[in-house]
Amino acid sequence: MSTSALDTVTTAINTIRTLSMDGVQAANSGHPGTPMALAPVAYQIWAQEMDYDPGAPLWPNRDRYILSCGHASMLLYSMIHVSGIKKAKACGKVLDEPALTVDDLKNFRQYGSLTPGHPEHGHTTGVETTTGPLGQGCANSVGMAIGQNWLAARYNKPGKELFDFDVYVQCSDGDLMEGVACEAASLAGHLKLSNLCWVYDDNHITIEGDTDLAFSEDVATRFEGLGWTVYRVDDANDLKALGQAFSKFKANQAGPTLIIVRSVIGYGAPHAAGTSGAHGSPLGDEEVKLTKEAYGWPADKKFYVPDETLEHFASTMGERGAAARTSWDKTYEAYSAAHPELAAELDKIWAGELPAGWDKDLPVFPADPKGTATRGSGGKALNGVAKNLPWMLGGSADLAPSTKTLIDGEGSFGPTSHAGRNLHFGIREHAMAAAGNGMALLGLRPYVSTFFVFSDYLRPAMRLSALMKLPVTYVFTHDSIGVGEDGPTHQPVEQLAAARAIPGLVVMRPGDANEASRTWHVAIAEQHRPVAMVLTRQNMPTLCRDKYAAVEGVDKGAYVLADAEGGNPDVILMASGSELSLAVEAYEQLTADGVKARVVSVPSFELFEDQDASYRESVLPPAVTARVACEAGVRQGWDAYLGLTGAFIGMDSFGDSGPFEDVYKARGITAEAMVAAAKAQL
Ligand SMILES: Cc1ncc(C[n+]2csc(CCOP(=O)(O)OP(=O)(O)O)c2C)c(N)n1
Ligand SMILES: [Mg+2]
Repeated sequence: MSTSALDTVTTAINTIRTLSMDGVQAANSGHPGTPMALAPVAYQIWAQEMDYDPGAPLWPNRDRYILSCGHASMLLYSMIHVSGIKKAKACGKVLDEPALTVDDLKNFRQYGSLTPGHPEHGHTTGVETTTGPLGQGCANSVGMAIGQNWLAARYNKPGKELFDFDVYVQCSDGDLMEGVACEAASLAGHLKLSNLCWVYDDNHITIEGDTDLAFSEDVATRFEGLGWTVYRVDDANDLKALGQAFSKFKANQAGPTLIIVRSVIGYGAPHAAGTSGAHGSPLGDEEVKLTKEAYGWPADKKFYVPDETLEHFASTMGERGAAARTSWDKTYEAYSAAHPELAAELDKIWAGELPAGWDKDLPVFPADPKGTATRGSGGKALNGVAKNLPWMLGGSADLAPSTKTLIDGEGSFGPTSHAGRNLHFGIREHAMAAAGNGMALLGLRPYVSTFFVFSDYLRPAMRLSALMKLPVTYVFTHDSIGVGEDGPTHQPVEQLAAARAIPGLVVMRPGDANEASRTWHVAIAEQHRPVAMVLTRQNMPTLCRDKYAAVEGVDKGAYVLADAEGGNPDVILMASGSELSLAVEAYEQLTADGVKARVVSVPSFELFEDQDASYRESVLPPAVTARVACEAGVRQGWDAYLGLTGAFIGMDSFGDSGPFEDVYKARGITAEAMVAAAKAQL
């Protein structure tokens, strides 16, 4: 059968299928089976359902599409190509060239290509979020759906509805087995996010084999229990049934929608079904040929894209999307005239800029020997920012009274009100962080919060914040053994080292109230890196900044807080967080004893590493090898600053239960220990 005998839609779908097969084959690695089976579903969403203008891939009200099963990346790349999405630069400029050419598809999985093994946001236009770790895309979508509802509640005006986009997700068995997707689904159901649609590829297979091995629950009943409306489509090739299900989704205002689509993973030519290792590996050249023949496709052509397919996408998705976007542009023009202040806010959100004066209410704290906990001063700083940064919103995993992260005077974002800026994520740390990523992908400035020890529960999403360069602010309180009575389960020990190990994550542990305020300054000023701030539950002195150095030193990650007379110390004391005041105490003692000491406050390794060598050497002169560092965590990471001979005072095992003063003493984390170590260094 020649291609001309096939109808246009089938040709379009087979184009997607064969591009995916050819891409995986050329790379000789990847998963072709899922893109082959899901091509009709992706076709239906892109060609028939989404409002997305391929010529304006950054249009703020575009429907969002997430391929949560990122291992099927060739499906997404094929869609980006056939739909004619234009390439956008990081600055927001859209070029008159395709986001992905056929050559890019041919380079699937190659070094430096635009078509890496798993979709990477910021690398390939049209990729709304980075996926690959199963479940994350699903959870990101909940953040996007929250963000859309919040934007709509704040900015839409009667007759001038700027935000009504939908969020579509294609997900797999693996996605729905993952805890993070279930947490996120539970949250989405509770919040009644009716703009959210997950399309589940119920193909009964994962890598080890049939889902009978490990996944026998009734997914539909589970999701109904979570507050979702569930529809079923019995055959992934049944476009009519798919279309009907999507129509029902669009009409459904009650909450999120799950469409369970039964599919059979592609195994190559039907006669060879089950004989190739198609699940996680390429088909092989012979199998590819046979499969193309079975589709009625020119068997010898590779990466073949009929004009008919391009024209079909242009006349469906292209025309519909352009019309929607043009009409939105007109609405926005009228909106800008009627509500110039709000429009100015939106322009800043989309440009990733901050409003003028966003930092003018950051608090300054007077010196106070008794001091406060940095969770408290941090909470005041959060509120100082929130006052002047309207699109900062966030919340905690059920710990706001402890993490001090509520925005004063603002309502809650809940099932019946989507205007509030205080989010209640429930005890779902992982989904919280992944939702933070989704919100940041819309240009909002989210913060998320929990106890530092539970950062382990959300680490995979925090890693993706860093990988995607998203400005999500992590507020971690209860930073150390300073938690005291809650004991070793609640006392982070290795979490600082673990957080610092994530490339591109700025970890900050401020040493007094003013450093905490400045930490918020850094966190919000950072546009392309997440910041994790680590704050105390226990009080610590607020240092006198007339006596000691100015707090802006925080921006450089490490700075000389107090120095030996003449600036030539014989020993350097370094500390972060609650141990900073111990270092100051030790310094005063050493000075009284005639020892020339320097205190270096080290709120952030990463910011210090950003500085040039001359600054770093001015803070830590290489000639001064007598060094002591104190931090109530493990030593790992400090050796870079301690050198081969420096002393470390901190933790080398889990903590203990008891009043924090007793735990500190028992662990030898004291000013006296620092004094003794400093003298021993000399
Ligand atoms: C968090 C996580 N764990 C494991 C993997 C490795 N992995 C890739 S695909 C896959 C399972 C594939 O099964 P399914 O999700 O049903 O997708 P299908 O093969 O049906 O497309 C696994 C375990 C991963 N990508 N992410
Ligand atoms: Mg599967």
